[in-house]
Amino acid sequence: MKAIITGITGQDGSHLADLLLEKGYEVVGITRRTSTDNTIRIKHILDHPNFKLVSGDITDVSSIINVLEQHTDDMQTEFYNLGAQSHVAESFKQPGATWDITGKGVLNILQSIVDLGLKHIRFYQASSSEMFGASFDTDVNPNQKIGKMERYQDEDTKFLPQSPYAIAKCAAHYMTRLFREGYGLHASAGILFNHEGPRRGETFVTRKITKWIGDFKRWLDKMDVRHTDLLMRDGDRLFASGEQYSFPKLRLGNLEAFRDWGYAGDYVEGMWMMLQQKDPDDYVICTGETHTIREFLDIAFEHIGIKDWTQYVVVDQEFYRPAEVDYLRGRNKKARENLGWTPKHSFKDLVKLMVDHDTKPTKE
Ligand code: NDP
Ligand code: GDR
Repeated sequence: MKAIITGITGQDGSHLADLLLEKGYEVVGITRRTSTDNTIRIKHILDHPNFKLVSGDITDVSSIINVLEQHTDDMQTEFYNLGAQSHVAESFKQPGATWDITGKGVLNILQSIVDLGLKHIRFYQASSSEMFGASFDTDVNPNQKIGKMERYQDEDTKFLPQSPYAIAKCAAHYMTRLFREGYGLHASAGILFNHEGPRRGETFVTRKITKWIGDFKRWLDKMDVRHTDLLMRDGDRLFASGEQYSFPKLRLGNLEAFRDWGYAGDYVEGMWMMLQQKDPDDYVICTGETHTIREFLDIAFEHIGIKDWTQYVVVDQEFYRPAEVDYLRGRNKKARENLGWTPKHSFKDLVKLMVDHDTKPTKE
């Protein structure tokens, strides 16, 4: 089996490549030119005999055509489109680039597949819970006797996108459905809720928190501060002793948003499972639990022995967005029943896994 992956240098691309190589696939990863090395997440597989890195950019149709012509044959080929400008806040600052990559990039790939007559390719699109935006459905929680109404999103929830990123993802999602229904392509879209882990980019909120905790712990060790009670706290900084030994507090935006956070390694299995089905379809992949950023902070700081994290965090308007997605909690019934997929890591495990990784003296 062969798989082509865009976004190979990203969090999910690296986990998916690990999974497929383990399954004996030949993996071709598409990477665009960058001025500095961006292969840190795939360093461990660069010399794998079944792995190949090729040059391409999903905004450049001819580069995609070249890759498809050179790396597809009659062998069953799976194409995973994980490439995107994936940062929601950044999409407000670079809406045009986000549209070209995250939205139109998908059309470039799908149209090339059809034009080249490669309709035997099975295609996966990385859709997102951000597409739900301000939208949710409500239902009575069957596990609660008092019949409290609960908010959730699943495959039937309407989309009400709240960012240029989410709008581009909606366009890509509908394009995937069109090519499935219009051209008979085996094209599936995974509507994945937030998934994290040690390979998460350092500007997404979970990793930003655990990375700060790691740096803070190493600074405490260097300053030989045995107990955080010995620290002085003033304005934006923490002081070990005297002005010269200070460390900046963690600056975050909106702490009240709810997210359904899972572990990235579990979620790439869902992607693969979708492409093994006889018929293509769309699936929500999530844990079904939701937590605020405050709750993430509670567990992360408690894991290093700090009960009151408010002394270490500054809320900064800079990290607020023009429009927010307040509440995400998915329902994974379809994925559980049709794919046999279930998440393996709990929220607590995930937070601890990330803190443990980032507080290690030497990092991956
Ligand atoms: P990352 O931001 O970690 O990775 C994005 C990848 O896309 C990088 O490899 C990046 O390459 C690549 N890329 C960016 N622009 C282009 C381009 N023009 N041509 C080709 N490749 C490009 O994202 P994740 O791994 O977290 O997410 C993977 C996919 O899943 C994305 O599409 C994301 O939007 C989507 N998604 C992610 C979720 C999550 O919680 N992680 C949830 C739902 C959907 P480079 O290294 O050069 O920047
Ligand atoms: P999200 O992830 O926007 O859900 O998109 P992110 O971690 O960026 O934000 C989650 C929530 O945390 C709040 N927040 C902050 N966010 C960031 N990045 N930095 C901060 O300092 C900060 N403070 C508070 C945000 O406002 C938001 O409410 C991710 C991406 O991976 C998308 O590509 C993917 O599609 C969705 O998850 C599902």
